[in-house]
Amino acid sequence: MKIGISCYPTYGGSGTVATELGKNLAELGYEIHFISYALPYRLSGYYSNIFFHEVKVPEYPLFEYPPYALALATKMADIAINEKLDLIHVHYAIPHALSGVMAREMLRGKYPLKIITTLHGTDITLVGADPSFMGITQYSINESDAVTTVSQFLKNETLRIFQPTVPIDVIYNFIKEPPGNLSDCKMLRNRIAPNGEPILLHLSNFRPVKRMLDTIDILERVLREMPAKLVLIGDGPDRSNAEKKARDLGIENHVVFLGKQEDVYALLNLGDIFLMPSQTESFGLAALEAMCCGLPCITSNTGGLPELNLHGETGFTAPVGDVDKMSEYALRILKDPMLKNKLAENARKIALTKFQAASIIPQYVGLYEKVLSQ
Ligand code: GMT
Repeated sequence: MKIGISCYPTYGGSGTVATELGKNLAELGYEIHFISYALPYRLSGYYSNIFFHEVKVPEYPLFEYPPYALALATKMADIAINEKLDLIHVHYAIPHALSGVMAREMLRGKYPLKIITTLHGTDITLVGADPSFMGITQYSINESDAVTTVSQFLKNETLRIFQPTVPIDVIYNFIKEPPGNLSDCKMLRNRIAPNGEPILLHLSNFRPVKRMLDTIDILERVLREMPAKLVLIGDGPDRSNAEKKARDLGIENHVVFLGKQEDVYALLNLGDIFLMPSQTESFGLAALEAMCCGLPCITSNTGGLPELNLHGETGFTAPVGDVDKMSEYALRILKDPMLKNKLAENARKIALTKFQAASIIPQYVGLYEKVLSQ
């Protein structure tokens, strides 16, 4: 089977999932063609059956808004024919699903191409639900040959907001066993917490939806009772607000900003607790990565997070913005090593069973086969 994959190539969960999916499929022997405006950031190294096709949007004085969706559709159609693709799997509805549908329609009667759309989150809950994009998102969903969501929550939201006329399959995001050699991370841990302080950790793109400022509030409350450090991985719009907040609260020496990082597994292993206080989160891939590294999670109880972070089993969940409750849970975990070990063990076990790549990837393959046989 020859599979095209289109996604956002820069930092972000949907691009990460798309890229990891492509790598896993390639390992199974499928030929994978990534189609995007840049090389997906997790696609480093050489793979004999993975190809990348860059989409270029020509500049023209009339184009105040470069028509990327059109250039992408054109590229998809070209690649489909030239590389004899069976299907293109698009990630994040806007604009990828529409471009895919346009490519398929351009080829109608000349070449059979199927479009699989995976919805990831804000393409439904925020951007897609905006009146400017609602109609086109609904159209792209209904015109796809198959549609998946990354959680039951996102499926419910898609049904509620768009009343699609096509079935929607839930296929959860997935994880693989992280690499074993983590000695460098021990050195970094000693630098960050030289006196053995416990480390709270957060990883995101620091957009307001992530509510990363809450992590500073949580740390401040924890520090009232015990020493601790907060490690923040990533970058984005809320970074300077977070730096200012830490300074205003006088706890800036307890907060370490690591910026954007590639080797997240090594860094996740630094932490004792993972914090994800998001406003909304269709799944929470970073929390799954943390669970896989054996970190108990404290997350908000919103969106798909409770499908992943089981309250009292793999960590704790609390209402959005309830930093008192979240810090109470953090203290409970940090003060009770037996509880911490139990949560850590469960987190890792659930990550590596329910969300194991080996059980999720065949669900995508099964869907591809079903679509191609129709
Ligand atoms: O929807 C977004 O905010 C963007 C998207 C991304 O590209 O980072 O994130 C979503 O997709 C991830 C991968 O499926 C999920 O783990 C995230 O929960 C989801 N983000 C939100 O729902 C806010």
